[in-house]
Order: sequence, then C-alpha cells, then structure tokens
Amino acid sequence: MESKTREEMEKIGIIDSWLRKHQLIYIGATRHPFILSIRDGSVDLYCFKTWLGQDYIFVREFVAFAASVLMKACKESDESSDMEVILGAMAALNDEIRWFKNEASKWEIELSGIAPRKATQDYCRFLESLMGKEVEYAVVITAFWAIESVYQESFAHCLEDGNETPPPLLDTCQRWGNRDFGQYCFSLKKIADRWLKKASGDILKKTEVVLLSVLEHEVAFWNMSRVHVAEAEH
Ligand code: HMH
Repeated sequence: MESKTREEMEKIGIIDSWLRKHQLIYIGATRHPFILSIRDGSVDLYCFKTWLGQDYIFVREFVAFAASVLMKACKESDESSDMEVILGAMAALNDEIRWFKNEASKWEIELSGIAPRKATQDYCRFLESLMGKEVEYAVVITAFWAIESVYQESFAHCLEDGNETPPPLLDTCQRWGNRDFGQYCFSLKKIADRWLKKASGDILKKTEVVLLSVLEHEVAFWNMSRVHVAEAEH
C-alpha cells in the first residue's frame, strides 16, 4: 500500500495528477485575463488582432512540431490509432491555416507584414527544441496535448453559460471551444497517459518539466497579446 503512488491509489491518470499538483499555473493559462475579457465582452479589439496575427505565426511553427510528433507516432507507437489521431490533427491544422487567412482579412490584418513578438519567438524556439529525434514520444505527445488543451479549455469557457462574448469573436471561440475539439483533446490525453504509464522515472520528470514550460509559454503568449506595441518595445 505504502509503495503505491497517489495516482495509483486514486486511479487517476498521471496527467490528472499533474494538473492537480500544478493547478494554479493551469488555471493561469486557461482562465487568463485576456480570455476572461473575451468572455465578458470587455476585450480590446487591438489586443485581439495582435493575438490573431501572432497566433498565425505560432501555428505555422506548430505544424512543423505536429509533423515531428507524427513521425514519432509512426515509428514508436504500438497502436495505429495514435497515428490516426495525430494525422487528424494535421488535417485540422491545414484547415486552421486557411481559417487564419480568412479571419485576418475579416479584421483587415496583413499577415505577411507581421513580425513575431518576443513571446512568440520564445514559444516557437521551445517547440523547435522538442522536434529533435532524441526527444521521446511520451514527452512530445504530452506537450502536444497540453498545447491543444489550453486553447480548448480557454475558448470553451468563452462559450459557457453567462458569456457576453462579442458576436464577431464567437467564430474564434468555436474553433477551439467546440465539442469535437474537446473530444480530440481527450484522445490526445488518453494517448499521453498510456505512454506515461510505461515511461521511466527520468522521462516522467522530463515530461513534467516540459508540461510546466508549455503552461508558462501559454501564459506569456496571452500576456503578450495584451501589451501594446509601444509598451512592448520599452
Ligand atoms: C499559442 N497555443 C497557442 N496557439 C494555438 N493555436 C494553440 C495553442 C492551439 O493550437
């Protein structure tokens, strides 16, 4: 009995045990003031447009990261359904890139003229560090789940009862907050948990650190969206 870890005793997955342990930063990432301002309708549209342009840059890098995870799923995974879930994510990203272009023209944003801000650069560099062959599948599939899940939980919150989300922003909230996206995040979580269950202590430690880094980058990304250019440069 004593040798059992808490998650074994309570029969919760490793990811849920980490979410409990790091609850404050998880809430910081999924209930950020930027998201709360979308939900209560007080959002500054300049900030929203900043977020949109920066996220387009991030998503292009995320495609490369997703491709690296797909390669690992093909090589390392024991279950073919893993590969299919990630392939589905790639297909969704294809649609997402098109959506960004369309959304940008709706808001009169010129995507090609946008320079990445520091938080975007840092996050993209972090993704790059996870793309190497030496980074284990358990680590990257957990990061993948966390990246998608933060957006899912954040934007789903903007659609929950009592929201005053401005109608022009509903499409964005639907994109990540819809039920199917929630289901897809749950599939990623199950895959990650299955791999973490058989991972060594070293890999578990490394994955927990990577998870915390994802959450920190997500918070920094939301923060960056709220900072006006003039302030950001000083
Ligand atoms: C910064 N995190 C960021 N952008 C995204 N589009 C997602 C997560 C979800 O794909």
